[in-house]
Order: sequence, then structure tokens, then C-alpha cells
Amino acid sequence: MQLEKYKIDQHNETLSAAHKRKFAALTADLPHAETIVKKLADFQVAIPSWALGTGGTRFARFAGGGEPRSLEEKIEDIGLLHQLNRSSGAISLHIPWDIPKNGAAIKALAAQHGIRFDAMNSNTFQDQPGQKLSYKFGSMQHVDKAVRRQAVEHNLEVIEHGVALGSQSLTVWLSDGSCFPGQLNFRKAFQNTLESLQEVYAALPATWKMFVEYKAFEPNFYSTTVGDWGQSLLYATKLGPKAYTLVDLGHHLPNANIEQIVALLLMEGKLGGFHFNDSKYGDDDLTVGSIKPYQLFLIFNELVEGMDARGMDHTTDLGWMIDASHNVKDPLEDLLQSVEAILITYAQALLVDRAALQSAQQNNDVVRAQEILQNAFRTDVRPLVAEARLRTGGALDPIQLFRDQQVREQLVKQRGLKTIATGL
Ligand code: LRH
Ligand code: MN
Ligand code: MN
Repeated sequence: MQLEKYKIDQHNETLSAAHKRKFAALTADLPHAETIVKKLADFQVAIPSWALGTGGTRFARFAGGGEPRSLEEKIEDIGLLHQLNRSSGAISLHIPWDIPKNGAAIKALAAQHGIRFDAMNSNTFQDQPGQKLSYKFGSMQHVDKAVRRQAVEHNLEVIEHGVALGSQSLTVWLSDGSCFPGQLNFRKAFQNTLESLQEVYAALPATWKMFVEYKAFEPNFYSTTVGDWGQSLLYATKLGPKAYTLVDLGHHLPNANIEQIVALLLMEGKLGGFHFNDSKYGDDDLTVGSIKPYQLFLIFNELVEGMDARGMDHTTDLGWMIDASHNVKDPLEDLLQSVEAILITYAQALLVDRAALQSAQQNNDVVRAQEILQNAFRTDVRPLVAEARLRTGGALDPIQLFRDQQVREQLVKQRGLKTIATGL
């Protein structure tokens, strides 16, 4: 469903006076507020197709109502998000969860909603019905060449789907690894995986990038063959200039210094993509910014600093995506919260006084350096984010409007109470 424009305008009118007051108060002391608002307005975060239905845990899934039943309905849901916040203009598909039967028609539908296709995700971590060989003992690392071949072929198909949709990148996340010591020869597993990735890399269209996503553990609990950024970087370096590392915030061992990882990958020109989520224990896939907002800020601080140092375009030179999905919230409200958290944190990182920070670092003024960072982090930048939405035609308070318009109730009426979203 789509909202009529006048409903967004009416909503904005009711909140306009309060917003103007807050925006004026904040920007009175911010000389470069206009530049920040412009950057916020340009920033787009891809929505993963699998986050539009209620996720589950491995124990249970409690389906919500009105969830999308097809790829078309997923695109409609993202269209609605994008209407509300004007920052969700991209979708990331997972194959085979979202096989587009007619690529051209799907591409046209997405274009109607102002949505482009971000990275395509392959899936060799599950066996699909009718699949010839099993991935029980891995896919690209497998001891049997025929299984490796099957995994490569799948990735080639994913690229074909992506080409039809106008995507420009492939994300490969492998669950390959081992559950018990002795199960794998680490070197052989690495070599097999590298060879398989090389075959996929050779088939990448000229303008495409390949993102190698790492994850410390789960579903394998002893070793993972692309387990950390060192391994991912090794693959990406061996593969060539079109291969990059993808950082998913939930894929590290506890207390990893993700901001430092990001800084070094950027320095090497090897950071390609980003999966946003938050976590307390493992790969929890919770709403962005819900658990460790300061960590997210420190990561964004490095992203802005590192991208600016290399003259990179914040909006186009990295693949920004949410990768969160869970059990207890309305998925659309949850995604609105995640996008908002990303934009707030991006705005805070843009506030950091870089020249002052550099000089504090040069002078070993540790206290001053901390003050500079925390001064930015403790600024309530929400009026800047709201202003960017207002200027691009979105809603001042997307979640409020979503509730006032009873969007979920209408989706339940259209799609039914007990829908099974495709995907996770
Ligand atoms: C693995 C992962 C990867 C998958 C997605 C469903 O944990 O982060 O990105 O594609 O979850
Ligand atoms: Mn991920
Ligand atoms: Mn994950």
C-alpha cells in the first residue's frame, strides 16, 4: 500500500511548529548544518528482503499479520518505508528466497517506488528442495569437487538475476566451517573456498563488486572458513580489485574493536559493504542502535574519517544495508527505527570537529580527544534528520504516521492475519 501525499503533508503540518523550534535552536550553533542536512538527505540504506516478515529464533517463529507473501509485496513494503523516511531507496535480495520470475517486471515495479537493487545475496548455507548435493559439510570448502561446483553454479545464477535487476554487487556469506576439532584440514578448506570464489569472481560483470562477508561462528561452532576480517581480507586480496570485505556488525567475537577494523579496511581500499544491526551476545540481529549506540557512533566516526581521507562518496562508494530481523516487533516499525538510528549516528559523526581532533591527537591530549568525540555523540541531532526527511518529502515522525494511518491493520486486511513471509 501507498500513502496519499496529502496525508504526509497533514502529518507534517501538525508537527511543523515544534520541529521548526527545535531545528532553529540546534542549528543556531552549527555553522555547517546545511551541509549535514544535504548529506543526510542523500544517504540511502538498503533494506534486506528477509527483514520484512517477523524473523524467528531456531526455537520458534511468531508470525505477525499482513506480512508480504511475495517479492512484489516486499517491494511494496519497502516502497512504503521509503515514502515515510526517503532513506530506504534500495532492496537487497536473497536467492533463492526471492527468485524474481520476471526480472524486467520486478525492476519496473521497484523503479515505480524509487527503489534500486543493492547487493544480491547467494545462499549455500541451506539445502533447497530438490537440490542434488547437500551442504551439510560445507559448500565452497567441500571435500567433494561436485559440491563446490554446485555452490559456484548457484552464485553464477545469482549474478544473472542481479544483472537483470540492475544490481552491481554480489555478497557471498558462507557458513562453511567445522563443528569439531579434526573435522577439517584448515588449509585445504581455505584453498577449496578460494578456488570456488575465484570461479565466481571470474564471472563477475565488469562493473560489479564482490563482497566477502565474514562471521566468527554459527552455524559452525569450532571453526569458520571465512571467520574474521583477516580471512576475508586475505580472500579479497587474492581475488583481485573487484573483491572487498563486508563487515556485519554482529559477526565479531565479543568486545572486538570494530571501529579499528573499519579504519584499516578503508585504509587498504578493501571495505566494500556494511550490514547494520545490534547485538548483546552473538549475531543477535537486533534493531540498529538499540544496545550499543556509542560503539555505532565510533564506527561511523571512522567511516566518515576514512572515506573522506580517500575522497570516497558517502552515498555510493560503500554498500550500506540493514541486516536485522527478529521476533517481537512489527518488522516495518523496526526497520524505521533502524534507518533512523543509522541517520542519527551518521549525523553525529559528521559533527565531529576533525581539525580539533587531529590536533588533540598530535598533542597526545587524550582528554580533549574524548571531549570532542563525546560532544558530537551527546548532541541531539534528531532535528537535522527530521529536516532532511521533510525536505525530501518524507514524514517528520515516520512511526507516528505509520500508526496513525493504521498501516499494519490495513495490510492485515489485504493480506490476512496468518501470512508466511518468504525468507528466514
Ligand atoms: C549471516 C547473515 C548473512 C546472511 C544473512 C541472512 O548471519 O548475516 O548476511 O545473508 O545473515
Ligand atoms: Mn549479514
Ligand atoms: Mn548475520
